Amino acid sequence: MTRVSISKLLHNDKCLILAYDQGLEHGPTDFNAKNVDPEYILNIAFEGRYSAIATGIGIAEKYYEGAYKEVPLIVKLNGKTNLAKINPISRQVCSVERAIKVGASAVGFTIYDGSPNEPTMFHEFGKIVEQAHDYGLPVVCWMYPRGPNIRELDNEVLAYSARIGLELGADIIKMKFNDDVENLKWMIRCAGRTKIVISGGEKVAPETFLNEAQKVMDAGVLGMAVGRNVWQSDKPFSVTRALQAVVYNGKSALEASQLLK
Ligand code: FBP
Repeated sequence: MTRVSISKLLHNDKCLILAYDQGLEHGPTDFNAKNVDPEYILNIAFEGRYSAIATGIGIAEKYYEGAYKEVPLIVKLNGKTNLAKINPISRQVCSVERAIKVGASAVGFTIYDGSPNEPTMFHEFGKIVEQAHDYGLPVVCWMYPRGPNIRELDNEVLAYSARIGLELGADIIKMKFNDDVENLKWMIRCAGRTKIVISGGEKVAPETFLNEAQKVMDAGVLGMAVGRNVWQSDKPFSVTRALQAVVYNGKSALEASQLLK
């Protein structure tokens, strides 16, 4: 069997995904009058030359058109709100075929490993990998350990999660960084030929964010998948340029910070 290629999602062999599924995952509380509009985000992705945009099917079907189609699309196939206070679970809400119809270059799926609902998500994910790979589409997995007995940022938990991504057939896994560079290197080893991109998280000062970007890129990850640190900024294109200097061009955070002005 030929291996599915992730090359469509790369720029300079690195990956920089603009994430915009927070409206479902967190609700509009993350938004202001500008970034509540999906067109505003698609324009950042397009003008900012992101190597991919990740969003849900509803936004993809209604807004992914015209020049925006030049940005490779990752359609999230599952999702949940934070309204239901239940054990972590995210079920499939969109098929691989529906994602393909809208022009997806890859599909995405969240797994909360360690949750009592882990078996359901593993089962759905297995089917999705099989279907997506049959169509030649890579699968990006948001690998988020979570549940009543899980310490989400423990070194061992993160390394285990990275390995799960490989074992279940993900092509790219999107993971959180706990600021331990040596452990991140171990996670990369555990993930083998499955590549890691690091999540952005809540908005912080851009210089802080660039430092984190430099740390994770130096450790050897494939790239980053960021949302709020870009589109909650007053200067999303300056942050984008600086971030790309680190992710695409291997610049230091200090050099890149010159581009913030
Ligand atoms: P941010 O860069 O805004 O943190 O987005 C990354 C992301 O993974 C989103 O794709 C997703 O909506 C969100 O974080 C989920 O985060 P959590 O489940 O930890 O609240």
